[in-house]
Amino acid sequence: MTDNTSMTDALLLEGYKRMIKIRRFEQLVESLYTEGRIKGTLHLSVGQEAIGAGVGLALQQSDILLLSHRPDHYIIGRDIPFTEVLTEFIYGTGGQMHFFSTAHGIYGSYSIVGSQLPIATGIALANEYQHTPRGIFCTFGDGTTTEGIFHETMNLAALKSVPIVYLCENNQYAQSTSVKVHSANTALAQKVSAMYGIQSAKIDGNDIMAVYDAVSTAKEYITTEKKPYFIEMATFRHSGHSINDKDQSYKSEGEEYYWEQKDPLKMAQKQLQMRKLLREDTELKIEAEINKEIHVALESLAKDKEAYTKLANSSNE
Ligand SMILES: Cc1ncc(C[n+]2csc(CCOP(=O)(O)OP(=O)(O)O)c2C)c(N)n1
Repeated sequence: MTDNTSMTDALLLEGYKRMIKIRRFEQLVESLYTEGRIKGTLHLSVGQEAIGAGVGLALQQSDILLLSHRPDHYIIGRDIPFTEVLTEFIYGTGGQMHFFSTAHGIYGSYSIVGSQLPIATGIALANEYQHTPRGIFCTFGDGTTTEGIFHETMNLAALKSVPIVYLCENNQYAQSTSVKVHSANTALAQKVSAMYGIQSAKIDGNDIMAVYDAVSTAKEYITTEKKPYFIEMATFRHSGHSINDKDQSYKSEGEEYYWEQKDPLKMAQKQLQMRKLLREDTELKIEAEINKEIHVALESLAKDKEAYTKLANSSNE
């Protein structure tokens, strides 16, 4: 772990705060799900917080993100208020896997694996024709790189020189299938460069500095070169594939231990300590702020519940 990043002290502290926020948000949605308040299923991002926070900080307001079925770390990493997100998760018609917030530059999360790739690439192509100066970023997991739609999209993006950043989260598994089992060549970034001539980078996705720097470099590249860029971010999800994947027996104790040592929050704490930025009350202050946001969100959701109950009753009369 080195510190030759372009992240300032203020950004690193903000990044740490957002990472804690993501983890607390995931704990909150898990408990709301257990209480029966969130329907369907959930895909949580515990362990992948450095990616959500690093991307959120590297993007500008006008940049656009298209997300996979595992979107929470990017949504909270972009600092969208808990109230707005939970209102959609609980009362919305889309929920977690169809989350939209055009006001915050989220052009959807997508439940069909890989379906966000051609849509994001189309938006980036349209942007280019219309000379719209905004970056398009598309996220997906390692398993998605084995889908036909992934290869059709890479081919088109390279062929038409589409300025877009592909953010591949290699969290080692597609559901319960290891990347070593589902991919003939596990060097995902190298493979994309070799096959399609797309510029790529492989980074430590648990290191917020590495994520922030790589995404900033990629944004610069697509803006100046007008070509696609692919980033493979190595990480690990501590949570199950979905909320119902409790035992996770497909993971070995050894790999869980390895990634536990590389937990993104622990890594960020070390980085803050190296810069002497971590004070005794830093975490207390962050936690207090997050608890306040949770309180506001739960109060607002209770009011929404009254409104929804009234509406449901009146439509049944
Ligand atoms: C086209 C399609 N095939 C299969 C599924 C079922 N499915 C949902 S998530 C998932 C695994 C995706 O793995 P990856 O791309 O690595 O993302 P991760 O879950 O690790 O974030 C699968 C197979 C689906 N939703 N859509």
